[in-house]
Amino acid sequence: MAAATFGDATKFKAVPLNSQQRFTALQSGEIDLLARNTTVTQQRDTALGAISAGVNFYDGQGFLVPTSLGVSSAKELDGATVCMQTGTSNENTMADWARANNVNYKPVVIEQFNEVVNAFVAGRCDVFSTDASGLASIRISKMTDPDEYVVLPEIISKEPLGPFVRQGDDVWLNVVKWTLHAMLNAEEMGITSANVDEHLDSKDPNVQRLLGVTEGAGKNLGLDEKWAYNIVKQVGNYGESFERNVGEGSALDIKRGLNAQWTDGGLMYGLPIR
Ligand SMILES: N[C@@H](CCC(=O)N[C@@H](CS)C(=O)NCC(=O)O)C(=O)O
Repeated sequence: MAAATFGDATKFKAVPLNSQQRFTALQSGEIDLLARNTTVTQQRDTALGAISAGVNFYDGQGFLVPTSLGVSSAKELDGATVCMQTGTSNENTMADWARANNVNYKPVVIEQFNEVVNAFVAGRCDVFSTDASGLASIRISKMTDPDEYVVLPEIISKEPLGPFVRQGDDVWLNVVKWTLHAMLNAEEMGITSANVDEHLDSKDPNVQRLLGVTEGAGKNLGLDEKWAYNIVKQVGNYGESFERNVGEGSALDIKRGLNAQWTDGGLMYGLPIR
């Protein structure tokens, strides 16, 4: 968004917020963009004063357990104590799933992320439940020996994650939304941070419009015509960003799965820039 808006990907201020604080910070104007692992739900997109700008990661809720618990499936979790964080969608999803599957559990819900992690490590709960990407991150970055923990195979919900802005902030909503779609289109067209300059000579009208060789898309957003060029040049396309931050080349080692391009059997589908 900073590359698109200011032509400089470093021109933003990051404000760390826990799960509970994030929506009030957006509503009050403390932040203009909620860029985090936030699930798009109907309630958040309507009644909370926030509005979703799209989905940049299709996730689902899962379970992390110590191997010493001897559990290999979520169906064996009857009677378990489950750690979750306050203000997440995970609390409700867990309750819904347990009710539907006749599983009894005891929730341990804590506000600060590190305190949930500590409770889990100390054995105050048997299970940590949150988005699968969160579990991968907790296992790798928070557990002293990741091999002593396993993520169970069951995914119990749809957790479409993505950026939010304030309701009424329509011009900015478009910038955020079309930044995502520019990154998706760039990947689909094979345009990367390394080869974007070569594509400036492309004869493909879609490429010319995306990179601002043919003018219009920038003006429509109130941005410089090089908005998408700057994103790809400075940050990369969607796939490059995915691989660098969460993909198989990163510590999290997450497969593209549902987050592959629609042309590869995934759900990522850049809307046309024309
Ligand atoms: N996608 C879910 C869960 C996202 C979430 O907040 N997960 C927690 C547990 S991994 C987290 O990111 N905590 C970090 C923090 O609060 O600093 C949601 O939108 O409610």
